[in-house]
Amino acid sequence: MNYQLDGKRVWVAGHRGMVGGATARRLASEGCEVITAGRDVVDLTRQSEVEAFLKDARLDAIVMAAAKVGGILANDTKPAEFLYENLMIEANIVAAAHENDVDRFLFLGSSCIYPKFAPQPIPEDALLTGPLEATNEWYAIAKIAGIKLAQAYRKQYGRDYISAMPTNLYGPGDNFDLQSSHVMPAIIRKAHQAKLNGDKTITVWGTGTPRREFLHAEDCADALVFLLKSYSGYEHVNVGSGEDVTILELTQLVCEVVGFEGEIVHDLSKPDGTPRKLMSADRLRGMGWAPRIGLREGIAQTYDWFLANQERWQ
Ligand code: GFB
Repeated sequence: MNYQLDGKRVWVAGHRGMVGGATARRLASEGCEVITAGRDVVDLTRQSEVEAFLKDARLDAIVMAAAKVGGILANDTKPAEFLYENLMIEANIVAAAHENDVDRFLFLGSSCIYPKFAPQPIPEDALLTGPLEATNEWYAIAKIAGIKLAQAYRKQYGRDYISAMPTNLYGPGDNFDLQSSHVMPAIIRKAHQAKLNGDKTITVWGTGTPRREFLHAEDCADALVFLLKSYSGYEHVNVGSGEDVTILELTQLVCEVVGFEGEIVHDLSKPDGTPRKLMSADRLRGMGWAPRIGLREGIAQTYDWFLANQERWQ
């Protein structure tokens, strides 16, 4: 597969999000015309608005980075929003892409699609082999439906629609709201605040023992462009760093980078979530792609971005 992006019209759905933003920036060096549209232009949960937008947009390809996303607590407490909004967004876009003859569609899922107790590192074919993790089953079901939509349009209509499954992502443009964020921005913000306050402790949710794999959003964007150009197939592809750490190890590393030297304490009223979700990186590595940004370097860069943008969360 060698899909030429040069001269193509490529819509990044969700360009205001962390991954969508990084993907739009990464695509800018590919010679294609990057199309973006905010919620004021098209509400992706509204079928008629999506249909009208795609009818006029004359697209060649779509990167589907638009989604209702959040960390463990948001997923656990807003199941209806996570299931409904994600189902609507992806169904509206896939159907309208087919209707308007869009050649390429890249769907973004999540590593939480895999069973709670999947073998580690998790191979792509572990999908639908066991029960999901309860804190995020709603989001996971919506993302599994998205993979199946891409496969169904390939099977029934011969559409070249593909799916990528990114691991836990972080980087500039992340959400640092402590109630709805993922762990990385939460810990960066908490460590920074504790340092400023001169606090003796920082509180992390759960036991600190769950293991998570982290990938910088810019590495993810690079992998997505790589797949858009070079992958065509029915099966989804994992996008990860191939390495994981415990939440405690992550917290220690963030504290080092931020310069907070106090003690780490645990809020055991908060959930741990799945014990481990390290994805197998073999398929993507086998195609010739590898990440470039190490965890410490990525955290430092993200902390710098937070320092420059922190008024957004005050
Ligand atoms: O990143 P996170 O919210 O999501 O949490 P998941 C990862 C781990 O970090 C959990 C712990 O064990 C949390 O309990 N943690 C510790 C914290 N302190 C904090 C904190 O201050 N904030 C947060 N948020 N976590 C999400 C899914 O799961 O991952 C989504 O819910 C999606 O559906 C996403 O798949 C990538 O990795 O547990």
